[in-house]
Amino acid sequence: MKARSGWLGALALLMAGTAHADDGYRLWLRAPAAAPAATTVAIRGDTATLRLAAAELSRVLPAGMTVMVATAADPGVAALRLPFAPLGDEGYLVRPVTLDGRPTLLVAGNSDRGALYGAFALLRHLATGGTAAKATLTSTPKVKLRVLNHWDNLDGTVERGYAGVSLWDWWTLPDLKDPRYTDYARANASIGINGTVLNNVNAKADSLTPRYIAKAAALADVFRPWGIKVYLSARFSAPIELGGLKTADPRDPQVAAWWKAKADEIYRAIPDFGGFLVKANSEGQPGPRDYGASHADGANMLAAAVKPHGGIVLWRAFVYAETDPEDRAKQAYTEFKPLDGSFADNVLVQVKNGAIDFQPREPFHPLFGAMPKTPLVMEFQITKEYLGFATHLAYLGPLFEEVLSAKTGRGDETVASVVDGSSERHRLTGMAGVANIGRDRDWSGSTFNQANWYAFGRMAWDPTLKAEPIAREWAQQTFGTDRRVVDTAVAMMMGSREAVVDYTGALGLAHLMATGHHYGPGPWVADLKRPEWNPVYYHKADRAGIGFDRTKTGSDAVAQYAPPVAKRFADPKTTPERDLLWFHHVGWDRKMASGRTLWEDLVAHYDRGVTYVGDMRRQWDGVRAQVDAERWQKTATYLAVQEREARWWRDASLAYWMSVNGRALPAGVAPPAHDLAWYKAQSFRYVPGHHD
Ligand code: GCV
Repeated sequence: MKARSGWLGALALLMAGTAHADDGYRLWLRAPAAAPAATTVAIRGDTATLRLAAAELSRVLPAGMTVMVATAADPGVAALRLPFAPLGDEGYLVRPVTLDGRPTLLVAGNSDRGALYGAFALLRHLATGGTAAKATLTSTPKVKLRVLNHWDNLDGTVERGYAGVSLWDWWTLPDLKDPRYTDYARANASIGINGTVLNNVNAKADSLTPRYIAKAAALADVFRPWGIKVYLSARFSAPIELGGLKTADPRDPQVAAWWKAKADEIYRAIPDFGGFLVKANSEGQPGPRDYGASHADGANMLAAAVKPHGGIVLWRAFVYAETDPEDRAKQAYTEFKPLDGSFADNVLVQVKNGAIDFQPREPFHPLFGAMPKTPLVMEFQITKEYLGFATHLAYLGPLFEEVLSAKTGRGDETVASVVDGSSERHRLTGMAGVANIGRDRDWSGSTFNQANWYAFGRMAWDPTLKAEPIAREWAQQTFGTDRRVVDTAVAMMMGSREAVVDYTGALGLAHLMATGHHYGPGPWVADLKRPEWNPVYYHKADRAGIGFDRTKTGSDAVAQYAPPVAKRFADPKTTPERDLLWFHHVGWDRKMASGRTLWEDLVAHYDRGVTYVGDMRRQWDGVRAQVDAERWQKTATYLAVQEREARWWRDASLAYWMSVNGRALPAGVAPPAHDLAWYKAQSFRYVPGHHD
């Protein structure tokens, strides 16, 4: 990077990454929060949020510039007659204006939160090569609730968390407000996240006790100036466990009264409490179905409790039951579709991106587009339960984009237009991301995992944004603007998720992982007590073929999609090959677009995945001198782990498929390093993110 003078030079140094060791703590915000102010930024109006916005800018903007942070309500700003109306509650504009006769860079919104987002947009603009003086930026979030879901337990463990223990030190809260809580809020605000669910959806009732409400309130106080609301996962049976009631039946007036009193109590401590997230009647969690009541009965009862305070309920559709013999991929739709129109107006139904469970690839969930009268929240998993935990480099931007840009089959409707409400003009809209944040120094377990947190925030702000430019802006902010580093990082990232698909099971295969902890391959697993917990349930491989028949001759899950999509998925010839085995059971000799047989193609995918990881290692080696040693080394080490594990996935899977189909590997393909018995014998304890 060429030496530059003045403030630009200073900023370049801050961002260059070569100057000093770097542990990743600063994420994509390279200007340290505590850096001295370079310039004075004026504020019109005095709120904590406006002051934070001004402080962010003062550390980075060139000395001598006149900068003003304000809201549209300020008379001087109002007199400029700028287009504030389309900005709504949280949008921003940044532009050069003349204020009080002086050329001024104005950073403003209708609210102070809008101005804060404008400040961060300006920082992003600078860090990605823009200049300050003539900056003209404007944006309004397309989605209202942009919420992280922490699966954090009160004992400090994190379900499916691979970045250390929980960021929340529940024990020392509310007394100790760790400065990391502020840094967490700042990072989230910088990408537009405006809500956080503090505790695991597999919830303990204790989080609703006065002691834990006080702890949540302390966090809410820290987060508030950054525009972030706190939510809690609610255990549906809490009226029994905490209230001593005999039932949690949502139709029981005593139960409703208990929740109302509980909500009142929470709002006394947290006046801007966001509301409840609920996992009910799924994987052992209690819920309204235990009493013969519906999910709408349960959600509406809770919604009534928070409604007087402006709260909302996020009710999860991730529901399947061991008593239900129906294809697991169909169960959420079967349960929720008939309830469309029966939810209260402050309930949103939160739907995972696919119908099974955050697999490396799933077709979009058929509920998107099927419940027009209900706001549907997209739930993505940022933590990579099925994509190599923290150690594998898998950029999820392409996964998010693939799902959001999918057409539902209702006219031009896309999943994004369902989620952002434009399809049905919903007032409430939301996107949720299962957080990958822990107490590791680099927050997410690796530098590249930070990109998934970042991409989630950016796409929650605007679900039509594309993965590639997001990767590029993230890399520029994270590693500096050195073209070679940025191009290398982006190139590695963009194919990385597909590589995971390839080495874990391509062509629509899913749920092939080992039991419980989900670490590593286990396509042979067939002995778990619930059929849909077994990988063999999903791949149905036998000597003749492989895949789950979800057409009319099978479970007919395709019929849950709107007719044009259902028609396409019903026929193996029109089903995209990447989803083939999700919808069809086909012969091993089926001819594929490549000209190879299905078996040969599957083998080629495994090899392609392993090769991609090897290529990433070489690409990363090539920028060793341009990246600070600490982040470079950790990434290089993890890429080596990933290559070893990708090979393990490939070899174990091929050994198993060969044992089922009795076929040889195509000529020239390397055999698995061990026999199948060896892979089956691998066992792991103490795997992160998993608790018995
Ligand atoms: C919070 C999967 C995960 C569980 C998770 C569940 C859910 O089954 O393996 O750990 O539980 O999804 O989303 O509720």
